[in-house]
Amino acid sequence: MFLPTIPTPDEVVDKAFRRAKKAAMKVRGSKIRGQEKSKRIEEARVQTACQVIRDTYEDILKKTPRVEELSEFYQDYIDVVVGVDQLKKSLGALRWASDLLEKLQGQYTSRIRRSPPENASKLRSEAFGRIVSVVNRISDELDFLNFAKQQLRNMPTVDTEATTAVIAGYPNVGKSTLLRRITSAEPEVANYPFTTKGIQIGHLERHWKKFQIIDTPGLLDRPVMDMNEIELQAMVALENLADLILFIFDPSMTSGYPLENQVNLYNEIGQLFKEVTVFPIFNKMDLLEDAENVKYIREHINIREEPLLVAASDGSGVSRIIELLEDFDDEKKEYGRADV
Ligand SMILES: Nc1nc2c(ncn2[C@@H]2O[C@H](COP(=O)(O)OP(=O)(O)O)[C@@H](O)[C@H]2O)c(=O)[nH]1
Ligand SMILES: [Mg+2]
Repeated sequence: MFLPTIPTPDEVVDKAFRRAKKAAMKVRGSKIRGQEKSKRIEEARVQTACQVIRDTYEDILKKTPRVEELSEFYQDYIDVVVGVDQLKKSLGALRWASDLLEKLQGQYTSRIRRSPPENASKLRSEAFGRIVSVVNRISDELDFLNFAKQQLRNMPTVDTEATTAVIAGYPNVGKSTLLRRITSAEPEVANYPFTTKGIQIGHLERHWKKFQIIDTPGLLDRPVMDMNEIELQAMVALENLADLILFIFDPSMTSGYPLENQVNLYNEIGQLFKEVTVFPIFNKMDLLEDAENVKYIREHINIREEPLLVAASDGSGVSRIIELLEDFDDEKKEYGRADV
């Protein structure tokens, strides 16, 4: 998500007062004569100072996407990374400041207009004091918005329309290799909360249908039991996005993970993503020496259909994964219609 630049209280106040000074100079250079002039000058200063800050804040509010209008994935994502409530509260503070400045602007300009000329500069300085205090009041919220801007930069750009498969399985079983095989261009890398590596998003288009494959290094490649509360929350966002999960087994065990651990992870992920279909994929078939390994896994997991046997490194069997995605997409659409 893109958030606009958030100026600090000092920055916005400096800018406002600089512009106010310019506006005052303009009036000073104008043809207005007599006592009216000093009032006009102070009025212009207050008017301009308030307006500059309001415009700055309104611009931020306008450019910031409304959280409630984003897809569920992004709402969850933002919630995990910075907290949706805090974000809304901070934006609310900006709105509060802008509205209050509008009031001050109206009040003080009319007071200056109605005052005796000798009071004008005193009123102006009172107004400036209040402007500074309004802006300082929301200092923490501005800090937070800046933090949020940093955190939400390089958020993954996911296609919420495409059928989405998330890849899971222990490290070195061939997830990245497979992602590259299935999808066309170089996968995009995006930040994801609590993974240092960033997630990889690959795209595929088949018969006018769009697919998106996501690999999550550091997340869906280790026991769910080891995850902390926040990591589990990060999974909720993924769950919203995933239509299906491709779970990659390495029956050759060249990746170094015992079959029992692989089976456990498969079952844990099935538990965690209750609403999502998990498809087992057996990779590195070119290296498999012992057919018993495949048999062992099959006997220890629930499978609806024949598992796919592939070798990501030479691409054999990968077209069947793509077919599986397409079939899944058709099924999903049928379900969709049946629901209506
Ligand atoms: N022989 C063989 N090697 C594979 C296969 N798939 C992946 N690899 C290799 O296994 C290693 C780990 O693969 P990678 O895709 O990085 O695994 P990831 O950690 O699950 O993403 C790499 O050296 C790959 O070249 C396969 O089907 N056969
Ligand atoms: Mg990888």
